[in-house]
Amino acid sequence: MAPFADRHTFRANRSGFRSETRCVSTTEAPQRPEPGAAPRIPRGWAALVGVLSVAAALAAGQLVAGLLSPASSPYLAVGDTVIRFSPQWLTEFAKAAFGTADKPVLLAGMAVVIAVVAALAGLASRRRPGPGVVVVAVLGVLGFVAVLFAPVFAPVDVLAPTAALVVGVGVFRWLHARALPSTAGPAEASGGLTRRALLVRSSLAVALGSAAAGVGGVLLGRGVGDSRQAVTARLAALPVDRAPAIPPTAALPELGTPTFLTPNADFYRIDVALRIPDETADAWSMRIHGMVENELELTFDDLLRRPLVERTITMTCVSNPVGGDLISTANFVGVDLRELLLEAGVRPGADQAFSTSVDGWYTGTPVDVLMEPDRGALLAIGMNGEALPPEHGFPVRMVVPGLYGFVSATKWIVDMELTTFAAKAGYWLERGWAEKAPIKTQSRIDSPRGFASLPAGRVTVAGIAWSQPDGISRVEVRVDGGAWREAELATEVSGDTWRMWRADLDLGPGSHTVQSRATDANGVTQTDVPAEPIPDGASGYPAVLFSVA
Ligand SMILES: Nc1nc2c(c(=O)[nH]1)N[C@H]1C(S)=C(S)[C@@H](COP(=O)(O)O)O[C@H]1N2
Ligand SMILES: [Mo]
Repeated sequence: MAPFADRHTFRANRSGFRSETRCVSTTEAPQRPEPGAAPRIPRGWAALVGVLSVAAALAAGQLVAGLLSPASSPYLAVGDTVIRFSPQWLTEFAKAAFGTADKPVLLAGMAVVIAVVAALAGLASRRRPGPGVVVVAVLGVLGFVAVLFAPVFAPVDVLAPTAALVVGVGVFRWLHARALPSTAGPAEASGGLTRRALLVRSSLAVALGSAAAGVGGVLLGRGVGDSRQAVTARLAALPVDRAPAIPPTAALPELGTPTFLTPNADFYRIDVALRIPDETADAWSMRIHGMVENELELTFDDLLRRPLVERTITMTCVSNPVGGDLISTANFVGVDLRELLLEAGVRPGADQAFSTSVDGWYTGTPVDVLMEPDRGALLAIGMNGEALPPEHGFPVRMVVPGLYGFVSATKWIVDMELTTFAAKAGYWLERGWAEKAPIKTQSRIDSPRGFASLPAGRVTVAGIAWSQPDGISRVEVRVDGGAWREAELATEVSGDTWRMWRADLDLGPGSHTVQSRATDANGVTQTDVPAEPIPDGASGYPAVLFSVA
């Protein structure tokens, strides 16, 4: 279920590094070179060649990003990377000094630095294009790496930085050839233009083309961002039935567990979308139809007019291996899905709610689960205090506590048909995964890490356990296959969320294996029978091997 979750390895494109001997004999230089000396580009022109080619590269990246995936803009990705790796004092200083203008200031500062580097690249290439091409290519690779390692990455995202790299190197060589004075030949280039006029025209063309592409890319990519901001602002202004505050005692991050709520940027992401859909909230609508008494057609405003509720829910992916990290928790805000289905009037016999996303993905959710009064299934529009992030389903997604995501958590949802499991099959059901997929009771050991070498003395084991929607009543640990002993549970938030735990162990020197097992609220303990994720979720006890000095 995680075909695109893996990082793709990246091999640098070396083609731009080769320097070629160029034929310049048919045209003449803007300035006549000194007899006998190798031709050189005048300083001003050399710097301009560098600046224009990097501008063209950034504009090309912006345009392709705007067309395909706004998050893949190499310029913005580099900016994000700078922010992510800035020391705290610097970001605090920037916020204090510039307030909400801190990002525009950063981007402008980046532009200045890049322009200086680009000018130097040009100046380093007054004779041969080689050095400048290398610098431009290095800038391109930096953009590429920033996009590749951004918190959100889809395969299509490589196209924008690739376009930037290719255009940057290409334009540099092209302008360089036009700027380089020739040693001999007529003063007129073909078409009756002087060489200087040709250079001026080429430069102007690059400048104007870059401006158009850059502005076009920004405008194209902006719709979703603006729409998200508007939704975030409206959610803040509307009354929402808030989830209870998370008590600080519910998580043990100081012992190595995750924070209780997962920041949106760290929330696990799984989908088959090559390109993140960019539907705006205004354009969104969804039909609830099929085996219903009253077909519903909902707009985003319709959702905002309904009672909004916030629920803290731990989502889990069926592909999560034992010990894996495809599990995260958020405060989701949305409309109660059961209420909508009651209004639509599901006809008897309809056992499947078949949902489809705007990118064509589809899945089926059991109607009886959605209709459970205490289930709390949501048509969600908010996540951790903001609109859904684009990669987590903006503008609207489903979230159903207790079911793995592949049978319940349709992102970018636009359609729900009430039907039967006999009539239609979901995307992953067609590929060998299960039809019904309640989340299995599981536990995970977060500390110690595998193969850790710990000092002598007391060892604290800590982790998480989950059994949505019932909750966890007990976690036990054992060392080296010995007796199970009870771990201490952190404060429970609800059955729909993970629960953290810890256990202090006194261990002798040497290597040890610790295992854990969780018991749900009904007294049922997780199975020790190992199973692969396919078809309905991994099982078995997690184990961590470590050594004590
Ligand atoms: N449109 C769409 N929705 C989808 C998927 C998808 O591939 N496409 N994947 C599902 C799976 S398998 C999971 S586990 C959850 C993950 O949601 P998240 O990426 O917000 O964590 O989304 C579900 N919804
Ligand atoms: Mo999943």
